[in-house]
Amino acid sequence: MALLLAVLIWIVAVGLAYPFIVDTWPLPDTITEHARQVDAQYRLTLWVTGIIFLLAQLALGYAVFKFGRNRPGAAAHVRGNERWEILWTTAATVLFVGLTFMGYTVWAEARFTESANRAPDEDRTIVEVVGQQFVWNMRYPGADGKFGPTKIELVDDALGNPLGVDRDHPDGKDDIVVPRMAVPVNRQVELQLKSKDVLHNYFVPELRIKLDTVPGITGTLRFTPDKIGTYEIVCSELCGLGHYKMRSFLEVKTQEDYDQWLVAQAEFLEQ
Ligand SMILES: [Cu+2]
Repeated sequence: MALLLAVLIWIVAVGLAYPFIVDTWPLPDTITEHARQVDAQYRLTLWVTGIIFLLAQLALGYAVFKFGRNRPGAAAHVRGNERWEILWTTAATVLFVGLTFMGYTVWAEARFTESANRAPDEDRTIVEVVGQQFVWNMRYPGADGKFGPTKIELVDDALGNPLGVDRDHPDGKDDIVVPRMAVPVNRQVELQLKSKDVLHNYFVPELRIKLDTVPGITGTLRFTPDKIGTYEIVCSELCGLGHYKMRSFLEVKTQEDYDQWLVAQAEFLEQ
């Protein structure tokens, strides 16, 4: 009976680890160097914890097998072993704090704009991303490179001004507001994330980063895409009945295609 239970524990443990070992459900493609760092960190954590998990289950099965049989006489009272307890508590602390600090650097890189990794203003593509129930609107500053002011009384979805951009202001005249996002390849993109109503979350799985859009707060995300293609943007925060269809697309284009796209959007808006 004890052997049966031990074998069952081992089968369950290996069965749980198996899909991770053979990568049954691979992650989506990565389109930034940062995303690859996130994956490397994720894999390292998974390997370390996975090996410990398997060793622990192996030991558990062994203990069940060795000590789990009925024996005559009273059970011996065991008080534990302080030296071993100190050893594995310290080892676990060092391991988990270490992994946390390693992961923290990767995590912080995409979020803190004042870091050494921030590209100079003229080398960045800045896009304002505004979430609302249940669409995404992206604003580009236009030829002048400046976002115009927005006014709440100018917000009018039906008239094509969902963000309330002041079109009479010189900075706001050429602002481009579109439901899809395009960015040039191999250049840093800075997103300024906002919300018009409730919490939403900007998530592109291929970027391996996501951030809530919070009413009244501007969140920042930076990334440098290095693969041309079209990737899905999803809202990753349950924001209401239409949450499931709140999606858009991120198009990574060559600089040339991106410039053309921007011109085309500006012309479309002028009509
Ligand atoms: Cu949403």
